[in-house]
Amino acid sequence: MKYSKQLLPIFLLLLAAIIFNSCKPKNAGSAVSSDAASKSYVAPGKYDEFYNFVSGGFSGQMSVYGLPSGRLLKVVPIFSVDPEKGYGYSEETKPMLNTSHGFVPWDDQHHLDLSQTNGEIDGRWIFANANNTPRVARVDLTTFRTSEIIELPNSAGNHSSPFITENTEYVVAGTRFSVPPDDVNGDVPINSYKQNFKGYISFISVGKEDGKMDIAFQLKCPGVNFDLSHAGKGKSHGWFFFSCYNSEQANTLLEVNASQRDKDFIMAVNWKKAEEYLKAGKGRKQSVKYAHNVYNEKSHTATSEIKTEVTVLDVSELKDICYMIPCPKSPHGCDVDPTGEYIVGSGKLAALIPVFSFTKMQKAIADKAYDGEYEGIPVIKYESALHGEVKKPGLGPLHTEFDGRGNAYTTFFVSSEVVKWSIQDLKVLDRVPTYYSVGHLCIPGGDSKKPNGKYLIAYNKITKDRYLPTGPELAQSAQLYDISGEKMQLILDFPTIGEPHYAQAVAADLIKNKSVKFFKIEENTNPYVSKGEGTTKVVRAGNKVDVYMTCIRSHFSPDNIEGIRAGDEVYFHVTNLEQDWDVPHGFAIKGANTGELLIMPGETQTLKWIAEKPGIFPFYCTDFCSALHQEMQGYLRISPAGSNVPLTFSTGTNMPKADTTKTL
Ligand code: K7E
Ligand code: CUA
Repeated sequence: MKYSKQLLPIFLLLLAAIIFNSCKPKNAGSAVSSDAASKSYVAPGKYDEFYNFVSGGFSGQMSVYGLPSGRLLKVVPIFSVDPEKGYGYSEETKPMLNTSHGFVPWDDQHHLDLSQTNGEIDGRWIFANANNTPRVARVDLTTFRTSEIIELPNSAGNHSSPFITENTEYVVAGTRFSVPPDDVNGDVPINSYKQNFKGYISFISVGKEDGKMDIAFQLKCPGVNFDLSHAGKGKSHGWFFFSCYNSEQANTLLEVNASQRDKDFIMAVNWKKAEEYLKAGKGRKQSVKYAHNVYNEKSHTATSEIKTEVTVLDVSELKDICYMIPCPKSPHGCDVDPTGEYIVGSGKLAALIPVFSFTKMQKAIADKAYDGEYEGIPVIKYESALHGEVKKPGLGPLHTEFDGRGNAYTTFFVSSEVVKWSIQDLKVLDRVPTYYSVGHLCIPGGDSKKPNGKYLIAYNKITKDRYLPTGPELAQSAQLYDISGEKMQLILDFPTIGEPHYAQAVAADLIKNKSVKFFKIEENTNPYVSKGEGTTKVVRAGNKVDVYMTCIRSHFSPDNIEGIRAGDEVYFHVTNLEQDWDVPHGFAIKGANTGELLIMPGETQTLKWIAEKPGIFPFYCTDFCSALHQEMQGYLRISPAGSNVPLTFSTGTNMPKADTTKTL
């Protein structure tokens, strides 16, 4: 009967989940009253007040919404190919998705974090994590495009990522799965977890001016599952906090075996101390392989480099980097309040929310108020670090954000609600239902020193009875609440793309005036650029053919190409000559087994196409660019391999001269 005893708490939770899901919160139908809805109305011609950047989960992308309208403004491809934009399909963008495993066209994107200066959002970049093949990306908020992706060695399931320090000194990435390090033979029995599996945390430095990422060092930590993290700020600047579960170090049936202990941990990391050790030469070089991919906005081309070394600090040897704080029970979210004093852990299976005090934690370390060690790391006494517990807040706490007025807001997955509570006295102040099973939530600047506590957005997993049925899978959704008053008020529902996890929001003013409108053609350094129609050409080298092509409203140059032979490898290097805002041209050719090109003004992009068999192959512009967009087209003729049809190209004239004596 041991087994069922272990399962009992889970059964109880499941039971609660079923009960809560089947008894709908009251007034579900009228929860968005028309009065409330007017608060989210943004009249035609008016801008939204906030940008909302929402993770795309298993879509691998990030979507950008306006708030309070909930209007979808853009989907930014990061870790998954996007045929709409040619991302991962054009020759220039393919290297962005290179990894030590080769080209990886997909990932699972959970968390986003905006860059900060002095603990405030600065509107320069947003960072994104990839869980499956561990990577961190930086998206440039002047172009809304992915600028850089760095892979993480010694990692798997990069989940507690990409959280940043208050001056964006580092982006941090902790591994979810502990695994044997990359430089040892990983061919070990899975049940040797306790001996052979380790959890690595990467500290990625970020260039102050250019944002360039580099793995500054990694911490080699005990084999557990790192789940989420947040940096200290203000008084706790220099520290980082990670929730971890599976302190049981189970390697099978984790839903039971990783829920054994009454408490897991929040691991506090003194990264300033780690920097000191690094300076003192205490790091060990480890040979590894990871890709570092950078997109250059002048050549409009990505390059990928495989790096082979990383510096590792072992926290079981270098004693005063890490401390464990016991945290009930399988903690998930790990959030730090705007003052940096309070650290909130959210035990998914706990019936309370523990709030830790940074000051008390420091005192506990000074007094050595320890409860032994965990894998060589001191365990601070629970009570010594505890500010207090929020009692009976709800079921299944996941994530917490802050409004800057002393209040915290926590999501409850199982009881489908957001609960507002006071950080100082830990009293529950308000609760509102979500529809249903909320995961993350977001308040603009809600994890910074200066939240803008006007709105709160809840990101829900389940929308049964909220949206029209769409076959076996229903949309996920976001719900917008006005939190400016004492009571939270639901004002809008809108569907999201993929599965939303963490999201960030920021005042539009910080970003909108910096938007790039087009790329200057004179600064284009792509090796295949054509800066005017006069320089377009078609060049053969063996069976490789380079087409230097331009486009401008409303034609391609050249638009007639002959002398291509079956089996040729043709590269269309298309330069958009426009120097005006929002005039992309598209390029597609029949039979191309890739995505289209969507070429921004001033940019060059390349599509690879294999000439398959003799015939005429039309190409055209895919983006409705002018009244004569539908005229924006051309023809390419393929002759048999070995044919002596001369290579010619033209626009507006017939080359070679039309031979009217021949018909089919
Ligand atoms: Cu809670 Cu992956 Cu941040 Cu989703 S995680 S909800
Ligand atoms: Cu260019 Cu349509």
